[in-house]
Amino acid sequence: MDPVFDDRRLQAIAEKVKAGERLSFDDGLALDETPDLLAVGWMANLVRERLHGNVTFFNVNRHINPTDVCVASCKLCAFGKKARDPQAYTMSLDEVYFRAGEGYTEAVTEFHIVGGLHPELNIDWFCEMLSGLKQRFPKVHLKAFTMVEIAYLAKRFKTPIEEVLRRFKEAGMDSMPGGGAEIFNERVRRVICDHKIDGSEWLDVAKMAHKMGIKSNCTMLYGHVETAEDRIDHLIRLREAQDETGGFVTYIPLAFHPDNTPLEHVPKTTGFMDLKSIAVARLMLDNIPHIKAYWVMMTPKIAQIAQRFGADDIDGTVVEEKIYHDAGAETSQGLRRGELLRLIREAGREPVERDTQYNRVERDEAAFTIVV
Ligand code: V47
Repeated sequence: MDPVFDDRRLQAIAEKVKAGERLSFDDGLALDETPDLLAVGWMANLVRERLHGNVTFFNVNRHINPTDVCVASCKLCAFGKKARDPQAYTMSLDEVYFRAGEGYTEAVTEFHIVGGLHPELNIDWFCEMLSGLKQRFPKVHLKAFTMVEIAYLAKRFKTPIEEVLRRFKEAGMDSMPGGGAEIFNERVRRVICDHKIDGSEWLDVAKMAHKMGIKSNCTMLYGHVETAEDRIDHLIRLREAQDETGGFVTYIPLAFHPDNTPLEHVPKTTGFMDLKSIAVARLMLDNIPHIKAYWVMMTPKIAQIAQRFGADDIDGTVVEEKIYHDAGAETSQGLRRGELLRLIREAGREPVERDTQYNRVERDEAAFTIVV
C-alpha cells in the first residue's frame, strides 16, 4: 500500500512520480524544503527501482591528478596551489605512467584524470599523456578533464574548444568526468569560484563534447552559500541540456568540504542533507540514467543508505583521491573491492561491477581475495 503524506504538496508530487510525469521547479523546491526526508526517499526509491531494479553499480578505478598547480583561486578548493608554492607538484609524464601502474592489476577498468589549471602544460603535453596511457594500459577507459580544464586550455592556447576536444579524443580520451559545474547561479559562483568559467560556458562545453560523441558525467557542489532555489535551478539546467544531447551518463552530488579552504567557517553538510540531495536529484533528473552516491565525499555509511534513497551507484575503489582529502575528508584513500560488496549487499542490493559505460564486468570472484 502506498504511504499517505501529511504535506499535501508531497501527495500531489507522489502522484506525478507514480505516473512518470516530469516535475516542475516548484515541485523541486517543495522536495528540497520539506523535512519529510522519508517521503522524498520513498519516491526516489520508486524511480530508482523502476530504472535499475535491485542493482547497485560500482567500478574498479584509480584517480590520477597530474598537477595541483592552478591559476584559479577558487574559495571552494583546498587542492589547487600557485606554481611558486613549495608544496605544489607537477608530475612528469613518466611519473603519470608510474602512478597509473602502481598497484595496477587487470582489475582496474578506469583512470579518472583531473588536475589544476596549469599555466605551462600545453595541449600537446596532455595529448602525449593520453596516448602514453592508452599505449601502456590499452584496456583502461580514460575518463579525463573537466569542462573547466578544456575551456582553460582553449583560451590559454587560443584554440577552439571543439579542436581541443577533437585532439584529446584522438589521443585517447574516452569520456569526461562531471566536476567543475559547482552551482550555475552567478551570484554563488562569484563567491565560491569567481575565476572559473560561468555556468553557461560549462554547459556549452559539455553539450559540444556530447555532440562529438564524448559522453560525460555531471555534478553539483552543495552545502556552502547556495539556496534551495539555486540547487533546483542547477538541476533543471542540467535536465534541459540532457534533453538536447542525451550525453550525461551519471549525476554526482558533491557535498562541500570546508576544511583548508577560505570558506572554512561554513558548517559541514549533514547526513540529512546528503541523503536529500541524492533523492531530489533522482526525482528531478528524469532523463539522466544514473545517480552516484560518491562514498569518498558522503562517507561509506551514508553512501550505503543512499542506495535506498535514489542512488544506483557508489563509485569505485578510487585509490588515491586528493581533492577531497586536501579539504579534510576523513574517509580512507581507497576501498577494497570486498568492502564495497559488503556495503552494497548489506543494503539489500545486488552489486554489479561495471565499466565506465555501465557494461557489466564479469570476474572470477575467487581471484579477488588479495588484489585491489
Ligand atoms: O570539480 C573541489 C569539487 C570536484 C572541493 O565524474 C570540492 O565520476 C567539496 O568532480 N569540497 C572534483 N568538493 C570531484 C568530481 C568527481 C568525483 C567523483 C566522480 C566524478 C565522476 C567526479 O570536487 C571539483 C569540485 O566540484 N570540489 N573542492 C571541496 N573543498
